[in-house]
Amino acid sequence: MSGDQSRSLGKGSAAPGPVPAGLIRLYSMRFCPYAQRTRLVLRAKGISHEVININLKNKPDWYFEKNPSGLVPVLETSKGQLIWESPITCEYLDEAFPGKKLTPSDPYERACQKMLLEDFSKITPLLFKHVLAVKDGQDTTALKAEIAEKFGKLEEVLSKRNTLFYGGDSISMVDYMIWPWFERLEPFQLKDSLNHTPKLQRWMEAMKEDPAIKATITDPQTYKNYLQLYLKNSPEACDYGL
Ligand SMILES: N[C@@H](CCC(=O)N[C@@H](CS)C(=O)NCC(=O)O)C(=O)O
Repeated sequence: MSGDQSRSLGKGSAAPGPVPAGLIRLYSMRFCPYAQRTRLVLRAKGISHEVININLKNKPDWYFEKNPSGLVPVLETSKGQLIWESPITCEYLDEAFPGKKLTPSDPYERACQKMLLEDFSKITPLLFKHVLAVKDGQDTTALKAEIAEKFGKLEEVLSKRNTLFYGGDSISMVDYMIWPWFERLEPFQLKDSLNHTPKLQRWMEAMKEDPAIKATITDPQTYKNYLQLYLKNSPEACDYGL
């Protein structure tokens, strides 16, 4: 029950015991972009961890003791400490564990990454709105134009910095924070929103070479099939393909 690709625990399941010493536990869901942020940081830093997937369409009662909001991701330490909200889980991992630091040490660079993340958090609802609009057979022309305009702003950031990644010439925290939604553009039917952003396209290609990304990527067709089940509120959605 402790791999990235393990079946999810649902209502009626037994609550897992304490986290073994020397490990950190992630409560996750295989297709969740927020939990993927945490999975990316765990992998990038080589942190020993276990994963417990939660059936978000049929949540176990005990899960609300881990996070009162019932959302994933949540980290649990061997001391029983609980940490939720994806950017906070990632910052915690970067601070609490040795190895490659993903967050820049320069305060201004750190502020830039946080500002970018704040701007990006206004894009994610638009992407999901597009998924729902497509499902409902609505005309998405205006929404697509709005999304393309926002991606244009992200392109400008790369142009101004003149670097391959958002924090410089190697991957840093903000790249991992925004990646999961770019990975999903094809199943969201939004791939063409990047037609006029060559630097973002180049960033995506470079991101795909990263070992942490390679280890957590889901192929578009699998994600599409999951999404169909998720939108139907199917309790099978979270375990699609297992
Ligand atoms: N702001 C949260 C969002 C997490 C989130 O929305 N997770 C979704 C799965 S992708 C979830 O747990 N959904 C369950 C629900 O809505 O009840 C974060 O950044 O961690």
